[in-house]
Amino acid sequence: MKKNHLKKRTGFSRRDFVRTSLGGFAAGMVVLPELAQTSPLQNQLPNEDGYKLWLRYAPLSASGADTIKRNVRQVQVEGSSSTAEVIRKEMTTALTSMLGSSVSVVQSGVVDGTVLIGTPTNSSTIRGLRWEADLAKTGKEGFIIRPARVNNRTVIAIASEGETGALYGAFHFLRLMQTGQPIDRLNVAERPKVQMRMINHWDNANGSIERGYAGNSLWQWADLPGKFSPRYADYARVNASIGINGAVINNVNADIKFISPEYLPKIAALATVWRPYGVRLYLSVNFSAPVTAGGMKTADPMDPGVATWWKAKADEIYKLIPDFGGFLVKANSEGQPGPKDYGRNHAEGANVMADALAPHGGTVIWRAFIYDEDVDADRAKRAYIEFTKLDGKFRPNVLIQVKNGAIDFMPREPFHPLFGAMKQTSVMAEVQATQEYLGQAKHLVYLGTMWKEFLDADTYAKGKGSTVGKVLDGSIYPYRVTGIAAVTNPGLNANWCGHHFSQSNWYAAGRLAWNHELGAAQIAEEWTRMTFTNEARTVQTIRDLMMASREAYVNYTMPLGLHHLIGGDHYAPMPQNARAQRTDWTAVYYHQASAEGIGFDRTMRGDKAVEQYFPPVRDMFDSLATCPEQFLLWFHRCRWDYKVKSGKTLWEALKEKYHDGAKQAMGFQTTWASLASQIDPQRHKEVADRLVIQVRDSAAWRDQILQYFQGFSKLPL
Ligand code: BDP
Repeated sequence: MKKNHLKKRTGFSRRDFVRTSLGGFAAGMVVLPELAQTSPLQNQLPNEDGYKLWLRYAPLSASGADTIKRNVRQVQVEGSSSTAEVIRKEMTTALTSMLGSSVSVVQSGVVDGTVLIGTPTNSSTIRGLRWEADLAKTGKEGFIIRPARVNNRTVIAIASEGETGALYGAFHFLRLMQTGQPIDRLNVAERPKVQMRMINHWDNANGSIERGYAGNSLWQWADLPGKFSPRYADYARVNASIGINGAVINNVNADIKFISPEYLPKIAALATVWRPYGVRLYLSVNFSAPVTAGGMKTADPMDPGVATWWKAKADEIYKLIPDFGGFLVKANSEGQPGPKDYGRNHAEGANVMADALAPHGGTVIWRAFIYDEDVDADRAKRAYIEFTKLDGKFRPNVLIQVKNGAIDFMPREPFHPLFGAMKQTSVMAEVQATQEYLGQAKHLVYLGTMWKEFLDADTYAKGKGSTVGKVLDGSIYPYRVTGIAAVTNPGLNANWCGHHFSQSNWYAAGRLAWNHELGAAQIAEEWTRMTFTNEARTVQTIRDLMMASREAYVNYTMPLGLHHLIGGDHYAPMPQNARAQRTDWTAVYYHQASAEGIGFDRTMRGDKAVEQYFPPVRDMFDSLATCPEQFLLWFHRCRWDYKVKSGKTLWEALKEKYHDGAKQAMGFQTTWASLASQIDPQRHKEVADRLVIQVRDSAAWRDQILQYFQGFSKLPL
């Protein structure tokens, strides 16, 4: 009876539930629907559309609110700048919402339980604390939160050398409250690990977004500069809450419109809204702009006229946007123009722009996503070959922006060998929060785990412990500028990101850019608490689901080091894809499946791509005995009957991965169903609807890929 009842509701049987739950990861945590306690809250939670992201400031439980109220009586935000205003507003909104009664925000008159926020410059009280030495260590964007005595009263001081730091401190304090952590006896000192913590939008002037899955662009060009969408300030707030301090607003495949006299005032208006939140605005520029926008005969970077043109353009921009961040450039990549069109190299190309921006304090972010076929037959090797030759040739205000993997934003790639290889040129990382190759806005895939795998990978550039994270934060080589950028996912969708869980990738990108040493589970848990609930069992269940989600995605799409098994939409399986504009855009170029085996031989016996890594890493990848199995077919070509570590044949192991992945997706659906009483009906349903797609499409991946490869292996399915 029970079995049937279950089957009717969910489409699979009770046995499936047990088998398809989150496996080892969440053992004991998955709540079967029929066991889920009917909460008195059921159906009482008001619907939410997700617009507020993780800044919902849900009312705290009565006891939680009482505890906080014992320590927080009033808020005093020092200073009169627009940033101080923003802090005042955020604190008022947040505390009122969380505590259920308004908390007075005062200008003066410290009492016990005052939260005092300011800088030594805007507050004599903060100066009076004599924290200069400690504040110098945390810097203008870092902060200290500690109890202090002021006029014989006990206060909580949130102090920074800079106003943006004070804002970040305020958000940190609010996060502690939102996530149910104690706020008495705090001793917090935070400093961001990298300087440029950026978001890259791939937005076009016509409102579309390249690889955007959540509606059209946030920027309303027809309305600007006169009319402002409320989203502009909310967007900046949200970024500030996770420490993002820069945003490139337009696509790397750059339209010259964005640097036109018509658009610059619109862009300047946007920058004005963001300024109080500490978010600097950057633009993607097209290398041939001197020709296409300036009417010049050439864009040759060594041409003095071209240098003058870029200088004049920079001057024009800085007149309108005095704190403009700089240019992001995709050059000689996928058909974009670049210095090589004029027989020049990437350093010469970047430097002409760097020289134009330098007097204003601007930066050039030059992308390493280049893969010219004449450099090497293997796309994975090309950027390393070109850029390592140019190390030291770039101006100090140039950063090379390198994607996490050597090919593209695949579900799993080994880290790009350029991390650790550039000793005299600043390298920043580019990860992708918009899930282009990871289920787009249809699949629940939390990327915190993937980025941690990347950031914690050891390059061995200076011996053991030279992790990618350490390279990025400048502790391996003393980079002058450091940064991490995420190609991001918001659009005009009500919940910004399309999938409610895709919001977590925006969140994780900011948190990891702030501190790459944070754990993926911690970030998932923080996000869950702020986005959904503080109810312990639910938090645990959602966190574990998120933690398992990326591996599940890899399992049902491209396990064991496979990659690029897609067609042009970058969503559906298309392993047979053999025809595209370029061979390195096909699937067969990468998997090379044949009757005897599968995989790309990048070992020392193959095309020697492993040689681009430092010796212990090179050797680890090179040897079948030590190569992590998750990268097996990335580096090795194996026979179908090759024995993997478990003793199974490669064919059996491959089948197992695909089946496990699709089962995991079913498990996510079951788990989510069990949370119906804990999540508001609207968001619960919207996620559930997408999980239906995920379950269906993961099964399609499994079946199509296995069937296709079976055509080569001829082994039983
Ligand atoms: C690829 C995307 C393409 C981007 C390109 C890039 O499919 O839309 O323009 O990366 O990063 O993965 O430049």
